[in-house]
Amino acid sequence: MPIDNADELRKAVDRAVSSVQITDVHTHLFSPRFGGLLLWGVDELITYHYLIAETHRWIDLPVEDYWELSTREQADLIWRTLFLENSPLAESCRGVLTALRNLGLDTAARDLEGYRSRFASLRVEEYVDTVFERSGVKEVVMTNDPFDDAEREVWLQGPEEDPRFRAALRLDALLNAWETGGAKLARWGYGVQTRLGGDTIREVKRFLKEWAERMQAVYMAVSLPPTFVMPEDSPRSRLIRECVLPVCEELNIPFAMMIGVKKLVNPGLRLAGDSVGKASIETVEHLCTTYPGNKFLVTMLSRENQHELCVAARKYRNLMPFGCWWFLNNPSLVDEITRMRLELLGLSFIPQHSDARVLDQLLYKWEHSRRIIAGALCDKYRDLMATGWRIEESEIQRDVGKLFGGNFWQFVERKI
Ligand code: HDL
Ligand code: ZN
Repeated sequence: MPIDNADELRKAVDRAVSSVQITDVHTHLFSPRFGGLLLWGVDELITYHYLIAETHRWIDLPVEDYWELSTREQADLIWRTLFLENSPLAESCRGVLTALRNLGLDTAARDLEGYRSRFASLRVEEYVDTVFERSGVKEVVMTNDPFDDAEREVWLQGPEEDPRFRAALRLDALLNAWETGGAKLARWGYGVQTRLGGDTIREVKRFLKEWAERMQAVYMAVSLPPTFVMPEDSPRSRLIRECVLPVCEELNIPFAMMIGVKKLVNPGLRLAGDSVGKASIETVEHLCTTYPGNKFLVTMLSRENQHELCVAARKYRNLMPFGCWWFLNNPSLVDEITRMRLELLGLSFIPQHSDARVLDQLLYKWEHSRRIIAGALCDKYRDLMATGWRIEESEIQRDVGKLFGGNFWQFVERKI
């Protein structure tokens, strides 16, 4: 039965968006077999680096002294500063409270000790089940770094068995720090040379294939600075051109470029010390034009890059924009960017990823994003109905399924 009016439309969109099982295409989560690499619990939620940056705007404690505190002491300081001495209006703080509420905890009580005792009794394996069920996330793509010693040891024991955790081969340590990354490859027995001579290109390709297969990686990824340009006479450019793109094409997996991060503008803040800069859309266009057999997942960190990324995506079917990344993952910007994408790309994009670093964040990042995306979708369907077009609820469910996972898997699997 076609939908007759705005009220029915709103309900149909809300039903579809609230029930869709999500593929979260970029996270920093790990399955429990990775041990301490999987962060979870209220103290990890509160000490998420977003809140660390916001806390240091208020306190006089030297950042070196802050890092001497235990995680619990850091959480106490953040809780006092951002939640008690100031109303927790920022998205990062609201998120903590949404997650706690979704676990049935009384946020009105403001009882951090009480919240802690709730988590003390949990087993991580059961808690993973709880969070996936309550957040409506079907599967997450991890960020997997073979250059991280702890993580590499786990992968060398065997593949990931939990289908909810898919792998992405992350290449920052290779592409953005070739000196040290290449030296590690040499130590691991790959015949590479710092100046990329000899068998280096062939050996880097061997490394990429071995690890993509070991991880069963659904894509390869790298974060890149605003200054990233190609073509360029640099190790990064050569490694992308002669190693990453040929291996991604051979394996038929996308190359994900996350562009616009200025690393450690404030090094003392560590993970919280990165910033943003406007990047070159011409480089994205150059790569999509020059490598038509490759598939590019692209997210850009600067708000100023969003419109031109949408326009570029209109030109290249091998370019898939994804997510409202990091400093863009705020309701006002998710709304603006999603409406822009719907108007310029229809349904042919991936609206969001969580970027979750702490398991519990799936309980808020997706609730917040579902609501915003549903609102934008509803307005667009209402505009459609105003033309006299009739829409079925089953078509809304079809469309929503594409946005929250279908487009991703179709892009990963299609032969461009
Ligand atoms: O490079 C990335 O994948 C970024 O998402 C960084 O990890 C960043 O610190 C982050 O967590 N942003 O949300
Ligand atoms: Zn990330």
